[in-house]
Amino acid sequence: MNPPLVALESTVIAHGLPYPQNYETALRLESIIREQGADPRTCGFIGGEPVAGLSAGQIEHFARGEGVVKASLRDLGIVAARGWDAATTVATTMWVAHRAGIEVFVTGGLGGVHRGDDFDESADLTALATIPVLVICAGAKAILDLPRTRERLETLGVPVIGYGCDEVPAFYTRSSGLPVDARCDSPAEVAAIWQAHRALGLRTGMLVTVPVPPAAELDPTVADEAITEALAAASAQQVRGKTLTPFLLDHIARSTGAASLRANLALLENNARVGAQIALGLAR
Ligand code: PSU
Ligand code: MN
Repeated sequence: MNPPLVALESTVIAHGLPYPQNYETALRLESIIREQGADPRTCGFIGGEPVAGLSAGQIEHFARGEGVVKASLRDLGIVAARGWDAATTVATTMWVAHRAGIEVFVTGGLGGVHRGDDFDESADLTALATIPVLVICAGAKAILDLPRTRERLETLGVPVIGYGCDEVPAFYTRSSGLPVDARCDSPAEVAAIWQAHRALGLRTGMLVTVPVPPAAELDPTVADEAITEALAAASAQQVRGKTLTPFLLDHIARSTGAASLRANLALLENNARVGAQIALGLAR
Protein backbone atom coordinates (compact mmCIF):
# COMPACT_ATOMS: atom_id res chain seq x y z
CA MET A 1 0.00 0.00 0.00
CA ASN A 2 1.27 3.47 -0.85
CA PRO A 3 1.50 5.80 2.14
CA PRO A 4 -1.52 8.14 2.36
CA LEU A 5 -0.94 11.70 1.15
CA VAL A 6 -1.13 14.78 3.38
CA ALA A 7 -1.25 18.29 1.87
CA LEU A 8 0.48 21.33 3.39
CA GLU A 9 -0.01 25.01 2.49
CA SER A 10 2.62 27.54 1.38
CA THR A 11 1.19 30.94 2.42
CA VAL A 12 2.24 30.24 6.00
CA ILE A 13 5.76 29.72 4.58
CA ALA A 14 5.88 32.69 2.20
CA HIS A 15 3.79 35.23 4.12
CA GLY A 16 3.13 33.85 7.62
CA LEU A 17 6.51 33.14 9.25
CA PRO A 18 9.95 34.83 9.17
CA TYR A 19 12.92 33.46 7.19
CA PRO A 20 14.72 31.11 7.89
CA GLN A 21 12.35 29.58 10.48
CA ASN A 22 9.72 29.25 7.76
CA TYR A 23 12.01 27.13 5.58
CA GLU A 24 13.17 24.93 8.48
CA THR A 25 9.59 24.53 9.67
CA ALA A 26 8.27 23.56 6.24
CA LEU A 27 10.88 20.81 5.96
CA ARG A 28 10.33 19.68 9.56
CA LEU A 29 6.56 19.37 9.00
CA GLU A 30 7.26 17.16 6.00
CA SER A 31 9.60 14.93 8.00
CA ILE A 32 7.12 14.63 10.91
CA ILE A 33 4.50 13.43 8.43
CA ARG A 34 6.96 10.92 6.94
CA GLU A 35 7.95 9.63 10.38
CA GLN A 36 4.28 8.80 11.00
CA GLY A 37 4.18 6.79 7.77
CA ALA A 38 2.35 9.25 5.51
CA ASP A 39 3.54 11.19 2.45
CA PRO A 40 3.65 15.03 2.67
CA ARG A 41 2.79 17.26 -0.31
CA THR A 42 3.44 20.97 0.15
CA CYS A 43 1.25 22.82 -2.38
CA GLY A 44 1.69 25.98 -4.43
CA PHE A 45 1.78 27.38 -7.97
CA ILE A 46 5.03 27.38 -9.97
CA GLY A 47 5.07 29.29 -13.24
CA GLY A 48 1.28 29.40 -13.17
CA GLU A 49 0.89 25.61 -12.68
CA PRO A 50 -0.64 24.00 -9.58
CA VAL A 51 1.89 21.75 -7.82
CA ALA A 52 1.05 19.24 -5.08
CA GLY A 53 4.52 18.34 -3.85
CA LEU A 54 6.98 21.24 -4.00
CA SER A 55 10.68 20.27 -3.98
CA ALA A 56 12.97 21.46 -1.16
CA GLY A 57 14.43 24.01 -3.59
CA GLN A 58 10.97 25.34 -4.45
CA ILE A 59 10.09 25.50 -0.74
CA GLU A 60 13.23 27.54 -0.11
CA HIS A 61 12.24 29.92 -2.94
CA PHE A 62 8.81 30.34 -1.28
CA ALA A 63 10.46 30.84 2.13
CA ARG A 64 12.62 33.67 0.75
CA GLY A 65 9.39 35.04 -0.66
CA GLU A 66 10.82 37.15 -3.50
CA GLY A 67 8.51 37.18 -6.51
CA VAL A 68 5.98 34.94 -4.77
CA VAL A 69 2.42 36.29 -4.58
CA LYS A 70 -0.31 35.14 -2.19
CA ALA A 71 -3.08 33.39 -4.09
CA SER A 72 -6.60 32.95 -2.81
CA LEU A 73 -9.44 31.49 -4.90
CA ARG A 74 -10.14 34.61 -6.95
CA ASP A 75 -6.49 34.85 -7.99
CA LEU A 76 -5.99 31.41 -9.55
CA GLY A 77 -6.95 32.28 -13.14
CA ILE A 78 -4.76 35.37 -13.01
CA VAL A 79 -1.81 33.40 -11.58
CA ALA A 80 -2.23 30.70 -14.27
CA ALA A 81 -2.60 33.12 -17.19
CA ARG A 82 0.37 35.20 -16.11
CA GLY A 83 2.57 32.23 -15.23
CA TRP A 84 3.29 33.42 -11.69
CA ASP A 85 4.77 31.64 -8.69
CA ALA A 86 2.14 31.78 -5.96
CA ALA A 87 1.82 30.61 -2.37
CA THR A 88 -1.50 28.93 -1.62
CA THR A 89 -3.72 29.85 1.32
CA VAL A 90 -5.98 27.37 3.12
CA ALA A 91 -8.60 28.00 0.40
CA THR A 92 -6.33 27.39 -2.57
CA THR A 93 -4.40 24.55 -0.95
CA MET A 94 -7.75 22.78 -0.53
CA TRP A 95 -8.33 23.37 -4.23
CA VAL A 96 -4.90 22.03 -5.28
CA ALA A 97 -5.17 19.08 -2.88
CA HIS A 98 -8.63 18.06 -4.10
CA ARG A 99 -7.49 18.27 -7.71
CA ALA A 100 -4.57 15.96 -6.85
CA GLY A 101 -6.87 13.49 -5.07
CA ILE A 102 -5.60 14.38 -1.56
CA GLU A 103 -8.22 14.28 1.20
CA VAL A 104 -6.26 15.43 4.24
CA PHE A 105 -4.63 18.85 4.64
CA VAL A 106 -2.65 20.13 7.63
CA THR A 107 -2.22 23.82 8.45
CA GLY A 108 -1.82 26.20 11.40
CA GLY A 109 -4.64 28.74 11.40
CA LEU A 110 -7.76 29.24 9.37
CA GLY A 111 -8.89 32.54 7.84
CA GLY A 112 -12.37 33.83 8.69
CA VAL A 113 -14.43 36.95 9.35
CA HIS A 114 -12.19 39.89 10.24
CA ARG A 115 -12.96 41.96 13.34
CA GLY A 116 -14.51 45.33 12.80
CA ASP A 117 -15.09 44.70 9.09
CA ASP A 118 -17.85 42.17 8.45
CA PHE A 119 -17.26 42.47 4.72
CA ASP A 120 -13.71 41.14 4.95
CA GLU A 121 -14.34 37.44 5.07
CA SER A 122 -11.63 34.97 4.04
CA ALA A 123 -12.22 32.77 0.98
CA ASP A 124 -11.05 29.96 3.29
CA LEU A 125 -14.72 29.82 4.33
CA THR A 126 -15.89 29.67 0.69
CA ALA A 127 -13.47 26.83 0.04
CA LEU A 128 -14.64 24.89 3.10
CA ALA A 129 -18.20 25.32 1.84
CA THR A 130 -17.44 23.91 -1.62
CA ILE A 131 -14.37 21.61 -1.56
CA PRO A 132 -14.51 18.22 0.19
CA VAL A 133 -11.18 18.19 2.02
CA LEU A 134 -10.48 17.46 5.70
CA VAL A 135 -8.57 20.42 7.21
CA ILE A 136 -6.56 20.00 10.41
CA CYS A 137 -5.82 23.33 12.14
CA ALA A 138 -5.47 24.99 15.56
CA GLY A 139 -8.65 27.01 15.08
CA ALA A 140 -8.94 30.52 13.73
CA LYS A 141 -6.66 33.14 15.19
CA ALA A 142 -8.18 35.64 17.61
CA ILE A 143 -7.20 38.45 15.17
CA LEU A 144 -10.54 37.40 13.65
CA ASP A 145 -14.07 37.72 14.90
CA LEU A 146 -14.26 34.19 16.28
CA PRO A 147 -18.00 34.06 17.14
CA ARG A 148 -18.92 35.30 13.63
CA THR A 149 -16.46 32.91 12.00
CA ARG A 150 -17.98 30.05 14.01
CA GLU A 151 -21.51 31.05 12.89
CA ARG A 152 -20.44 31.26 9.25
CA LEU A 153 -19.04 27.71 9.39
CA GLU A 154 -22.39 26.52 10.70
CA THR A 155 -24.32 28.36 7.96
CA LEU A 156 -22.04 26.93 5.29
CA GLY A 157 -22.54 23.38 6.55
CA VAL A 158 -18.97 22.76 7.67
CA PRO A 159 -18.65 20.36 10.62
CA VAL A 160 -16.17 21.49 13.30
CA ILE A 161 -14.56 18.63 15.20
CA GLY A 162 -12.60 19.18 18.43
CA TYR A 163 -9.62 16.85 18.62
CA GLY A 164 -9.33 16.14 22.33
CA CYS A 165 -11.27 19.34 23.13
CA ASP A 166 -14.85 20.57 23.61
CA GLU A 167 -14.22 24.18 22.60
CA VAL A 168 -12.82 25.51 19.34
CA PRO A 169 -9.18 26.41 20.06
CA ALA A 170 -8.08 30.00 19.33
CA PHE A 171 -4.69 29.28 17.76
CA TYR A 172 -2.26 30.83 20.31
CA THR A 173 -4.54 29.74 23.13
CA ARG A 174 -6.35 26.47 23.78
CA SER A 175 -9.94 27.66 24.03
CA SER A 176 -12.34 30.27 22.70
CA GLY A 177 -15.53 29.59 24.65
CA LEU A 178 -17.16 28.46 21.39
CA PRO A 179 -18.40 24.86 21.16
CA VAL A 180 -17.31 22.25 18.63
CA ASP A 181 -19.93 20.08 16.88
CA ALA A 182 -18.35 16.84 18.07
CA ARG A 183 -15.34 15.83 20.10
CA CYS A 184 -13.05 13.07 18.83
CA ASP A 185 -10.25 11.49 20.80
CA SER A 186 -8.72 9.24 18.16
CA PRO A 187 -7.90 9.25 14.43
CA ALA A 188 -10.40 6.41 13.94
CA GLU A 189 -13.25 8.56 15.31
CA VAL A 190 -12.38 11.40 12.93
CA ALA A 191 -12.09 8.96 10.02
CA ALA A 192 -15.53 7.51 10.79
CA ILE A 193 -17.21 10.94 10.73
CA TRP A 194 -15.41 12.04 7.55
CA GLN A 195 -16.29 8.79 5.78
CA ALA A 196 -19.94 9.14 6.84
CA HIS A 197 -19.97 12.79 5.70
CA ARG A 198 -18.67 11.74 2.27
CA ALA A 199 -20.89 8.66 2.03
CA LEU A 200 -23.91 10.93 2.49
CA GLY A 201 -22.78 12.83 -0.60
CA LEU A 202 -22.00 16.07 1.24
CA ARG A 203 -19.66 18.30 -0.76
CA THR A 204 -18.39 20.52 2.05
CA GLY A 205 -15.04 20.26 3.78
CA MET A 206 -14.62 19.44 7.45
CA LEU A 207 -12.48 21.07 10.13
CA VAL A 208 -10.57 19.16 12.77
CA THR A 209 -9.39 21.66 15.37
CA VAL A 210 -6.43 20.74 17.58
CA PRO A 211 -5.38 22.95 20.53
CA VAL A 212 -1.78 24.22 20.74
CA PRO A 213 0.23 21.93 23.10
CA PRO A 214 -0.12 23.24 26.71
CA ALA A 215 3.62 23.96 27.15
CA ALA A 216 3.63 26.31 24.13
CA GLU A 217 0.31 28.07 24.76
CA LEU A 218 0.55 31.85 24.86
CA ASP A 219 -0.66 33.64 28.00
CA PRO A 220 -4.21 34.71 26.99
CA THR A 221 -3.62 38.28 28.30
CA VAL A 222 -0.40 38.62 26.29
CA ALA A 223 -2.18 37.29 23.19
CA ASP A 224 -5.11 39.69 23.68
CA GLU A 225 -2.87 42.74 24.09
CA ALA A 226 -0.79 41.84 21.04
CA ILE A 227 -3.93 41.38 18.94
CA THR A 228 -5.46 44.67 20.10
CA GLU A 229 -2.24 46.53 19.24
CA ALA A 230 -1.97 44.85 15.83
CA LEU A 231 -5.58 45.72 14.97
CA ALA A 232 -5.04 49.34 16.02
CA ALA A 233 -1.88 49.58 13.87
CA ALA A 234 -3.70 48.08 10.85
CA SER A 235 -6.51 50.54 11.20
CA ALA A 236 -4.13 53.53 11.66
CA GLN A 237 -2.15 52.53 8.56
CA GLN A 238 -5.34 51.67 6.64
CA VAL A 239 -4.17 48.12 5.86
CA ARG A 240 -6.94 46.20 4.10
CA GLY A 241 -7.55 43.28 1.75
CA LYS A 242 -5.08 40.47 1.18
CA THR A 243 -2.24 42.20 3.04
CA LEU A 244 -4.29 42.47 6.25
CA THR A 245 -3.74 38.91 7.56
CA PRO A 246 0.06 38.92 6.91
CA PHE A 247 0.30 42.42 8.46
CA LEU A 248 -1.49 41.35 11.65
CA LEU A 249 0.55 38.12 11.97
CA ASP A 250 3.81 40.00 11.51
CA HIS A 251 2.82 42.68 14.03
CA ILE A 252 1.94 40.06 16.65
CA ALA A 253 5.17 38.15 16.04
CA ARG A 254 7.16 41.36 16.62
CA SER A 255 5.31 42.47 19.73
CA THR A 256 5.29 39.11 21.53
CA GLY A 257 8.75 38.09 20.34
CA ALA A 258 9.72 34.48 20.69
CA ALA A 259 6.55 33.39 22.54
CA SER A 260 4.10 33.62 19.62
CA LEU A 261 6.60 32.12 17.20
CA ARG A 262 7.14 29.22 19.60
CA ALA A 263 3.38 28.64 19.87
CA ASN A 264 3.00 28.85 16.09
CA LEU A 265 5.76 26.30 15.43
CA ALA A 266 4.59 23.95 18.20
CA LEU A 267 1.01 23.86 16.94
CA LEU A 268 2.09 23.34 13.33
CA GLU A 269 4.26 20.36 14.32
CA ASN A 270 1.51 18.91 16.49
CA ASN A 271 -1.05 19.33 13.68
CA ALA A 272 1.30 17.59 11.22
CA ARG A 273 1.52 14.59 13.57
CA VAL A 274 -2.26 14.45 14.13
CA GLY A 275 -3.00 14.98 10.42
CA ALA A 276 -0.71 12.14 9.38
CA GLN A 277 -2.36 9.85 11.94
CA ILE A 278 -5.81 10.77 10.61
CA ALA A 279 -4.68 10.11 7.02
CA LEU A 280 -3.45 6.67 8.15
CA GLY A 281 -6.76 6.10 9.97
CA LEU A 282 -8.63 6.86 6.74
CA ALA A 283 -6.45 4.54 4.72
CA ARG A 284 -7.18 1.61 7.07
N1 PSU B 1 -3.38 31.95 9.88
C1 PSU B 1 -2.11 31.82 10.39
N2 PSU B 1 -1.05 31.90 9.57
C2 PSU B 1 -1.20 32.08 8.23
C3 PSU B 1 -2.55 32.19 7.70
C4 PSU B 1 -3.58 32.12 8.57
O1 PSU B 1 -1.96 31.64 11.57
O2 PSU B 1 -0.22 32.17 7.51
C5 PSU B 1 -2.74 32.32 6.22
C6 PSU B 1 -3.41 31.04 5.69
O3 PSU B 1 -2.79 30.69 4.48
C7 PSU B 1 -4.85 31.47 5.46
C8 PSU B 1 -4.65 32.90 5.04
O4 PSU B 1 -5.49 30.70 4.48
O5 PSU B 1 -3.65 33.39 5.92
C9 PSU B 1 -5.92 33.72 5.13
O6 PSU B 1 -5.74 34.94 4.47
P1 PSU B 1 -7.02 35.86 4.13
O7 PSU B 1 -7.54 36.29 5.46
O8 PSU B 1 -6.46 37.00 3.31
O9 PSU B 1 -7.98 34.99 3.38
MN1 MN C 1 -9.65 39.22 3.33
